[in-house]
Amino acid sequence: MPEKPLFIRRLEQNDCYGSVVSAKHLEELGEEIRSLHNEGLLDEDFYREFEDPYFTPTLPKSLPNARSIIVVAMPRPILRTTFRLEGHEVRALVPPNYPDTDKVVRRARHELRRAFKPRQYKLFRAVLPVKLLAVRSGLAKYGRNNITYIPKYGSFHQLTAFYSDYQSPIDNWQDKEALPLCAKCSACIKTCPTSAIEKNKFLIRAEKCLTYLNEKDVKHDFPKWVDASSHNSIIGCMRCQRACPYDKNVVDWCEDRGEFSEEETAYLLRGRFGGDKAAEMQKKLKRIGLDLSIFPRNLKVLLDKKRQ
Ligand code: B12
Ligand code: SF4
Ligand code: SF4
Repeated sequence: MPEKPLFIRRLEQNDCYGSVVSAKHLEELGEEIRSLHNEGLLDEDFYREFEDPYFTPTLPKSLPNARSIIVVAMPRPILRTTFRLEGHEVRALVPPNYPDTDKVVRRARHELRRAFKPRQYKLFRAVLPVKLLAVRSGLAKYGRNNITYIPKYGSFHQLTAFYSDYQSPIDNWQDKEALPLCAKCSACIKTCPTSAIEKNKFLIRAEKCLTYLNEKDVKHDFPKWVDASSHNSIIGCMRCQRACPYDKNVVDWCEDRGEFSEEETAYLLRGRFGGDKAAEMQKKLKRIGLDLSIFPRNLKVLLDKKRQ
């Protein structure tokens, strides 16, 4: 295994994890996903929603001669927020990756700049299929749940990619690898509430994933086949990560943030948002990685479940 470049070792000293591949692999990244679509393995609606720019990446006009693509994984905890209703406190989870996303990207850039010092390289945010990049660059491995895992922090990380004029002495491009335990384990398959993870196919049925359904705005109600007991987070879903042995050391890593009074909870449950009150609430929700578009639907199903 080639020695890691100095900037990667410096990142690690600051609890950030990174890898680098040559920019010549850009087309392969998009092509791999597009070929899944061409083989009929990706649901049409799902593919249409995400196709551009994730799956048809191009180098930025301001850096047409980029030398490398750098991917950074920043460890992230779950957030727990509190809603108050009828004298009860109801705690709801916000999975890692929803709150502070822009802040995390800024920190990734900052840490890279620090790690490259005294050299200065250009860093342009790259909108790419970052899980595939992380695995192809050797930074992470795929779980059967199609989420990526890094040592120490498991799946609790946010991935960000950058195009750079940095010329890496090594190109880490490699075959995709799954976590070793996936060969014998099926905990995520068993716990998935919507059967999005299938036994005989590695690629998940993304269009069935609860996250796909509850990230949509409230114009889209949950399909009838979604069992009411499936809901476990105010957005997204933590079931397959919570069940995974590779997350056992981080699964309780949780930060409490945000409280909603009886009046605010009732407001969120009423729907029909507008005016100053909505703007104020939007600001409050943003601090925990949410927005009004998923209310009242997502809160209602969580509270209904707690009442059962
Ligand atoms: C579209 C999308 C979704 C969709 C589809 C998810 C999916 N699996 O594709 C929906 C809305 C469902 C979703 C859900 C979630 N997402 Co999302 N999502 C994305 C997005 C925008 C693109 C992902 C993508 O490229 N999908 C396309 C499919 C084809 O890619 P894939 O899953 O990597 O497929 C590969 C594997 O199947 C593998 N494979 C296939 N066969 C085989 C065989 C073997 C042996 C091996 C080893 C591999 C292998 O190869 C395929 C690629 O060729 C990224 C952001 C980004 N810029 O990349 C975030 C991103 C992937 N999401 C993220 C997160 C956190 C989630 C959730 C966990 C959120 C939550 N807690 O609720 C869930 C997890 C659902 C799941 N089990 O995958 C994080 C992932 C971080 C991590 N640790 O992995 C990302 C990277 C956002 C970020 N910046 O951090 N997401
Ligand atoms: S729960 Fe088991 S099968 Fe699923 S990703 Fe984790 S180790 Fe792999
Ligand atoms: S996030 Fe939830 S619904 Fe999606 S694959 Fe994992 S367990 Fe299944």
